[in-house]
Amino acid sequence: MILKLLREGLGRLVMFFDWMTRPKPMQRAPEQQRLVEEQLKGMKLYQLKACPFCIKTRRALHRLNLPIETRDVQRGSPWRKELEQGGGRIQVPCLRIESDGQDVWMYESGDIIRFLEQRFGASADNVQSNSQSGSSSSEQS
Ligand SMILES: N[C@@H](CCC(=O)N[C@@H](CS)C(=O)NCC(=O)O)C(=O)O
Repeated sequence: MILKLLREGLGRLVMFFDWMTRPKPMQRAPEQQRLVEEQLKGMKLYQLKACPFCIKTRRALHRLNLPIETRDVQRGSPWRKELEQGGGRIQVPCLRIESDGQDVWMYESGDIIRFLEQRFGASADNVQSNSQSGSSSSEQS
């Protein structure tokens, strides 16, 4: 109980610190941003608000200007069951990527951030076809 409260408190503190120190979002030409957002429709981030690895991942989303839908997996949430059934385990963050009618469930904040950097970062070609969207991931269902 005390441990849970401590973890929650610490998580909120990290959230506040993150909010205070957020980097500026990357800017794209309006048409390019629209194309990026089109590709993001096939991606969902399963997460918890106060999880430090999720905060790190959301920070990268903010920096890369990627408004990906987030799905909170707190106990009792239907997203929790969906994550467990689709991805195979309850661990967050997890990025679900729809690719060629298949779902790729990418775990590990470092892998998720690397994938998004390569796909949408400053040196990426932002206008890829959807069929290329999950090419660097390891887990499929
Ligand atoms: N190495 C992983 C660590 C992720 C992790 O430990 N996430 C915790 C939450 S902070 C988790 O999902 N724990 C399982 C649970 O809460 O049931 C990463 O970088 O993404």
